[in-house]
Amino acid sequence: MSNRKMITAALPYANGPVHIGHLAGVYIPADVYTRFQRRLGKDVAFICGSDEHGIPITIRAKKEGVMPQDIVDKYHEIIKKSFSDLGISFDEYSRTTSKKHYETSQDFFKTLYEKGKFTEEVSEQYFDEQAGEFLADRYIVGTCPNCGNENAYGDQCEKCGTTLSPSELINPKSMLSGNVPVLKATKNWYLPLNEYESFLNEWIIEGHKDDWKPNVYGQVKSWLNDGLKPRAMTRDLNWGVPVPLPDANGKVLYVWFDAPIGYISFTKEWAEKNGKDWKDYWQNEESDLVHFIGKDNIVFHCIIFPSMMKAHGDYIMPKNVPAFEFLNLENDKISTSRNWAVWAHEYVEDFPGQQDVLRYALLSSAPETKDNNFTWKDFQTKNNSELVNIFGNFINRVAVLTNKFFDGIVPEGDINAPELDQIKKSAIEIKNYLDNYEFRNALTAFMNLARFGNGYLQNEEPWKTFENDLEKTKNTLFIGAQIAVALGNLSEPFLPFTAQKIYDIFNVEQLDWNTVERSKVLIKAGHKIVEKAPLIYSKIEDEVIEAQIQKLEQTKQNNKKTNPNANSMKEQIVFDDFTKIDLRTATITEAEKVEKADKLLKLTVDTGVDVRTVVSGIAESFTPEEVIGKQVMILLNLAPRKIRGIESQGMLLLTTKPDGKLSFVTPDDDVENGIEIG
Ligand code: B3M
Ligand code: ZN
Repeated sequence: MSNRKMITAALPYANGPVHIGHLAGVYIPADVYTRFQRRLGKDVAFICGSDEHGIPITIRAKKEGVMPQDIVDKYHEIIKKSFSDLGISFDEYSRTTSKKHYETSQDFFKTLYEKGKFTEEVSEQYFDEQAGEFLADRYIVGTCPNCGNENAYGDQCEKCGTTLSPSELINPKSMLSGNVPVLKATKNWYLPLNEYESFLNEWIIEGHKDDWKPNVYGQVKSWLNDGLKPRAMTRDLNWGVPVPLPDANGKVLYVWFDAPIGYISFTKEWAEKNGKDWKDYWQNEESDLVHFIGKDNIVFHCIIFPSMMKAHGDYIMPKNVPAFEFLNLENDKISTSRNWAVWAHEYVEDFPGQQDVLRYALLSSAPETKDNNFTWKDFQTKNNSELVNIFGNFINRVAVLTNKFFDGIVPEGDINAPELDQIKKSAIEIKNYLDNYEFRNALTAFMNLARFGNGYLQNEEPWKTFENDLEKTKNTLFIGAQIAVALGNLSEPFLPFTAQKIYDIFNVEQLDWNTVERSKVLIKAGHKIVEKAPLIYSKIEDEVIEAQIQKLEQTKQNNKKTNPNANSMKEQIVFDDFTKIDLRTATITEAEKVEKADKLLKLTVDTGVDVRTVVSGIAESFTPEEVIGKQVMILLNLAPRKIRGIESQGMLLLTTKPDGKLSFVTPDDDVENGIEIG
């Protein structure tokens, strides 16, 4: 087995904070694996960073009415801090807007270009003439051909869930200007993935049948069975890494071209700072490349990125791509837009000093082979019944009794006691599971050692034997101390904060994994431990859990209130835009039908500023008599326009009732005319 490990974790999009789904399905398992490899003495690089390009970023920026750079600056910091707070021990956490990444991804592209690995294809893409931009599928809205939703996107209708292409939309409109987009020819560079099929078949389908996870292997196989097509590696967008070719004006690298190269760029950044050679990790068969990802990223890491690396020629292929399924929250799909999530940064705030409890809870329900579920009740039980009652209780009793009976000095005991064999057994068991990416089993094996220790103390009852059998008591606490220090050492990949606490309590240094596995004595007789040992875990009360459940309940209520039929929000405006709008209270003083127009009424409106004429399409909802005297709200400074030969000066605010009839938006109480609204 190789001595070098190049470990990556999927680059999170910097368009929002990370939640427990991300943590359970990528970052915590990746961190456990990495910490374990370090303890085996491997030469490890654990690399990640923010994915700062792509449509998710620009969409978020549009929504918040800011520039993409503002979005990525904000979320990069939040994400980075969450990871560090939770003990995710990246060697490098960088970002794809870094200079090194621009260079690296452009060089990579140029190499492929110069080697003739791309094909050039001209295709017709929607273009917004007013904005002067090609439109990503997400930037085109129109009517869904399937359900009639008028706000379907060019890639998907969010109401009925149908996958769409922009050409299928009825009445497509650009989200940038609201105009009808036109089709325009554009040239892009494609990687002919079909040419890599036989390589992929041989490498994965034949070569990794037995060692890759079935979910990953199965997905790759089905992609290959369906046959691969050339895929564009450049895009007509204005946010991304510029394509480094003279005739690529305004085009950028496809985000799934540049993002995985981020792993390489960030390794370079790390290597430079640490006197290493990045090529040892990426271009040397001695290195094991392992990608930790979620299941939605399988095709990119098993097909597209390997094909890119193959085309380049200098890179090694991943040894494994352990992809996880998804984690649900309280039996419902985690969703950023519905705010149905436990956010990492909020957890850290709500549960200070309890990072390991989350790590433990998420590892024990890691969605390894199928989707899994997180509930707050379960979280509480795991803490109170497992961490506090078993693991914490054992460590605490060993420390307290050693102080009470032996002044904090580890007593003499039988170094050949059969109980000590359990340590070795557990260390090997955990190792075998982690080598196989079986994190839940590894965690269970670890907890079984804590259970064993706790049961041992319970049986030996040193608090009783102290009265009449000092030798036995010494032996019990000697063995107890060995198991406690072993637990500290074996917990470190899973629960690094706890491990440190145990080292401090027993006044020991961390050992490497093989030492724990081989030596029976991990803490010698005569060693002084700390006098007042703090508790490593504390009980989580019902109120604390109730508060979290309430928080989710509130989210549910908020979501319920939102109308599923409501159109999605229009593009955000800034306050200055709003102040341009002159809304006033007014009263309708006269009303009559407009000849030969069933829908229109001609109204005379006293606006407080003047008396003016407004033509309004309300005749099917009101008779003229009904509206005379009504107090209404008017958009006063709307440019006049002629309707059926009558100049209409302004617009009245109306809404639609469930029966389709219109109703006026009116002030709650009688107010004077001409009062500004805002
Ligand atoms: N940014 C996608 C995701 O969060 C993504 C991964 C990139 S890994 C190179 O699904
Ligand atoms: Zn639809």
